[in-house]
Amino acid sequence: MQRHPLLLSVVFILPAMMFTARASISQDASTVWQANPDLVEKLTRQRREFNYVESKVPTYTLPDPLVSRDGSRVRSPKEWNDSRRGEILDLFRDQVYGRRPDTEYSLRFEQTAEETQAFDGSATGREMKAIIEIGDRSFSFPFVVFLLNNAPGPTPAVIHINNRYFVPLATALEKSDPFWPVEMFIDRGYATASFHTSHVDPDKKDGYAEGIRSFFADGDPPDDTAWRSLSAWGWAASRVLDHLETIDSIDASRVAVSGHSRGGKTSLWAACEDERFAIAYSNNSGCGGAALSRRAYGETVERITSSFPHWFCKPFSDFAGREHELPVDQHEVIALIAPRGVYVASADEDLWADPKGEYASIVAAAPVFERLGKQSIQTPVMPPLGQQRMDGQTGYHIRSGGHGLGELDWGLFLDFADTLLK
Ligand code: GTR
Repeated sequence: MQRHPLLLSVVFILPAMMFTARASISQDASTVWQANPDLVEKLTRQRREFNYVESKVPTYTLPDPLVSRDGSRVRSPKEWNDSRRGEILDLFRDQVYGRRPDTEYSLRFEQTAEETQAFDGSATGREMKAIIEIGDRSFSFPFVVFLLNNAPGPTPAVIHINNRYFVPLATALEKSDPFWPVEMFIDRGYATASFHTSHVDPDKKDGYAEGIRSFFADGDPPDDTAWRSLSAWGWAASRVLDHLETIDSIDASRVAVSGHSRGGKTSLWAACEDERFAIAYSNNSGCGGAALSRRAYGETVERITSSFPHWFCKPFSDFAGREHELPVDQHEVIALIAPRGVYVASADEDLWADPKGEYASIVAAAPVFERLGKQSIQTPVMPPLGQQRMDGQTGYHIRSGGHGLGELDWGLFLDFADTLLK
């Protein structure tokens, strides 16, 4: 960080003014993250139909999460919990992610493999199958769990939604994988579990027939507002949590859900739908995740709903080019998770995901945390590149490099998780 000699001497002479002086150091434009102008120019040249220029972001007004549909202001946690939260949740269900079915089903788990002495005896790894039954029909998906062997008491856990591939138990034991670094979780005192999105609902336009959504609908096509893949993957994370609830060495009230990119969109929505998740971690999630749709910076509603029609319900695509008319925006996804924890991470070169819009969402959700009696990030300007910001229930970092998830991101996320779950 660049330090201003004059401000530093002010800090020395007048300790009482330290906070003001510090604030002005971190708000110095040269230390606040901004998109690299060369990259902006390059991307603009490559893809003229998308905007990467900050000055071309349309002016917008975000929907106020604390004003109910009838125009009244939410004044207490009770008013938020009893009515306003449900209104926003319904809007996202009907306009963005789709509505999950209320069909009854039964659920059971089968263990298919186990290693009780993983990582020099520090953990037990299990490969599991979640089996969902409706009448005489069944659907299953595999997942892998690692538990600590020598913890003094029940531990927190992280459920990772893996949008790239499935990591079988044998593979997880054999080599470490920065996308889901099991041994790192164990070393830091966290149990962990993971499944692959496409095992639940195939991540392709024409995969409906083989997925959980079709299973629930008994093969009938989805109607316009029925759940789509992101919601289905989030639902699966909740089923893995159902399993973790049965394990004595895990404290199910301290479980985070995480994901990268499309998995990061999913982790946020999973925590909106299921209030048992204590934290949602969304890494480089961008459009339809942490980034504000109204900024239309990088990926837009038009592009995402046409390229990935299976992710969002039909009404979301009607807002292509009309983002300002959306009845919600993505800061309200973060608001729906309040007063629980939310962690968002961006990458310097991942302008497609709009780092600024991802950060702005957290700040715009702050009034809801505050109304619920909790602290969260309120600083309007972004931290400098390579720095983490944590305040109460929310945390954020922007690292150098491109779109991706690795051990650096996980380490910073766990630093945040430690503050809430340890
Ligand atoms: C991109 C998509 C993004 C993001 C990403 C990913 O193609 O436009 O919204 O989800 O894929 O999941 O890696």
